[in-house]
Amino acid sequence: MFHAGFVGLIGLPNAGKSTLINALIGEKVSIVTSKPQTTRQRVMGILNDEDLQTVFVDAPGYVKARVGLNRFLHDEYLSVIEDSDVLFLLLHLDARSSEDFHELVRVAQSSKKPVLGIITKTDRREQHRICVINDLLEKAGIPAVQVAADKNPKELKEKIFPWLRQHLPRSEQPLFDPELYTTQNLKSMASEFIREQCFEFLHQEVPFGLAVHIIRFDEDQPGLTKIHGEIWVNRESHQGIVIGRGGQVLKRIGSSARKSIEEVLGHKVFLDLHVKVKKNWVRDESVMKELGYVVP
Ligand SMILES: Nc1nc2c(ncn2[C@@H]2O[C@H](COP(=O)(O)OP(=O)(O)OP(=O)(O)O)[C@@H](O)[C@H]2O)c(=O)[nH]1
Ligand SMILES: [Mg+2]
Repeated sequence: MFHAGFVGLIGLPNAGKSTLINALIGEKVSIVTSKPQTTRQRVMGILNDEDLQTVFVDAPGYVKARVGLNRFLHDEYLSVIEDSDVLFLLLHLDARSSEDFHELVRVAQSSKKPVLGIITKTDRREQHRICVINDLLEKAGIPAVQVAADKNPKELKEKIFPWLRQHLPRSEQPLFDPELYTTQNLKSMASEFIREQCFEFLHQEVPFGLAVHIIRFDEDQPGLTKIHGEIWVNRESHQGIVIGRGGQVLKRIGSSARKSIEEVLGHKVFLDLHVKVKKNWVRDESVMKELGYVVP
């Protein structure tokens, strides 16, 4: 019997959700950075096996604030829970405190969906926390596995697939074309890869108030994709920071992003980036809509 369904990955920001999806799929589906609140919109990674199609849905981490962009992140997080058949609840060993884990467990339980607890980053020093997290999950009646996302994908799959086979709904056929590994189009992937490099090269509040808008994605010429993108910053003072002295920072962002886009496309990319001030866009519903930061 064939099974297929959606697995929502939930956790705090920085729990390792996107890293785990990429490791399972074996492709870069979702961007990863060392900073929290990297993932904004849900991203799907599809894994096909003979008897199973698993659609992993990466979600923003749980945030407490409910204003502007944070409100979108929270709504998107809840909406992924709602739209999933089963949930992976990721609890990471290096979390600043485990206080918010209780809230995550509460929301997961109230969804009434099957939940698998995944303790992540078990290669980290904070091993003593495993007992506390295990205890919390056990009291909530949530089964748990422990992972380190740098382990080989085969090992990761062996830990979670027996549970998935038991809990994903039966299905006559796959939900998506088994040739696909993500539902994202190349244009949104490019935009995310640029944003990833912004997180890499920028610090403090700058990357959090920044968005990438692709103006042109031109594939007319075989073997060359021309991309024109705008980096929207939240404050005037951020424009100069993103550009850097003599344009050096923007150049580095562009060059690294171009390489990762070329890797996915398998051919040359021309990437032209400009920085634009969209004052206080993180609180502006209409700009967020333009960026796709709305839950339907
Ligand atoms: N040591 C270690 N680091 C990890 C592991 N998994 C993820 N990380 C690191 O943790 C950081 C956050 O990983 P992400 O995958 O972006 O986390 P996320 O849960 O998607 O975060 P948001 O999108 O912000 O909610 C990155 O620096 C990863 O390299 C792991 O198993 N071990
Ligand atoms: Mg993420």
